[in-house]
Amino acid sequence: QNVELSYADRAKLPNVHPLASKLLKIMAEKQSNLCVSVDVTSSEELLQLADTLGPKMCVLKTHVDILKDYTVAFSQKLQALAENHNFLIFEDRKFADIGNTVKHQYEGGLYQISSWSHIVNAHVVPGPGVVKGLGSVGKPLGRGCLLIAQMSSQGSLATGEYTKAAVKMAEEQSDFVIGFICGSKVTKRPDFIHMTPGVQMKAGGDVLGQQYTTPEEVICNKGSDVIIVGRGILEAPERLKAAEAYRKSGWEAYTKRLGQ
Ligand code: 5FU
Repeated sequence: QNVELSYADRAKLPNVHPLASKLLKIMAEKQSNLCVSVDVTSSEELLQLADTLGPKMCVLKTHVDILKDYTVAFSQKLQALAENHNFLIFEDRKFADIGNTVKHQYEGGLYQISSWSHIVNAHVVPGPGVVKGLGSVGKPLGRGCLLIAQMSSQGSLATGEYTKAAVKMAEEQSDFVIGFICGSKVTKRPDFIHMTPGVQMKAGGDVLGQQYTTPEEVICNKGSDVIIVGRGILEAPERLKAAEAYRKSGWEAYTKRLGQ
């Protein structure tokens, strides 16, 4: 039988990436495996959410290109809130091009993502060059990358051999890749972090193919580490109460998995 390591134990593993270690420590300290996906279109609203929900989350996930009013000042304020509330920023950019192009998309353009986002993610469809390109920018800055091994949407093609190829790619570049976007645990290596979107208190979906699983199912049965929640919190009548409910549910599922 496999001994299930705690987040705190995994933070201390000899081969763990420093950013993964930092995240695991934050999770243990804040008793939170909740990543809030703040999919709003106003930077003011995003900052307010980061401030009020900050204490509940280990990671704040952005889609910076849906903001109608992005400024450099916004990214600086978000970084300050991440410091104050002790969470990491994850820009869900899903890079998917050749290494040379993603390098520019990550470092440059309007958003200069590498300057403010601790974590980014990438599709593995281009092959290992996408990770090499991102790593050439991110590694010197101490950033980390998640590979998309599976998706939550109906009919996703990221299954089977594709998922396995994503795991292999991560293992081969674990000086930059810190884990996966996935529906369930894809590797036994405890230094990789599994993050799962498509989470709500009630299983179901939306009209555009999103599929939801519960925090309990994701953490306890599927063996993932972090729940990613957007509309489950954003569309709740009281967002702070909802964030606390997801934090608690995710944390209880984790302690149950540990057998405590
Ligand atoms: F990679 C993925 C995926 O497979 N499914 C997702 O839903 C990313 N996501 C993101 O998580 C998506 O772009 C949203 O930002 C978020 C889920 O939001 P929801 O409101 O909880 O459905």
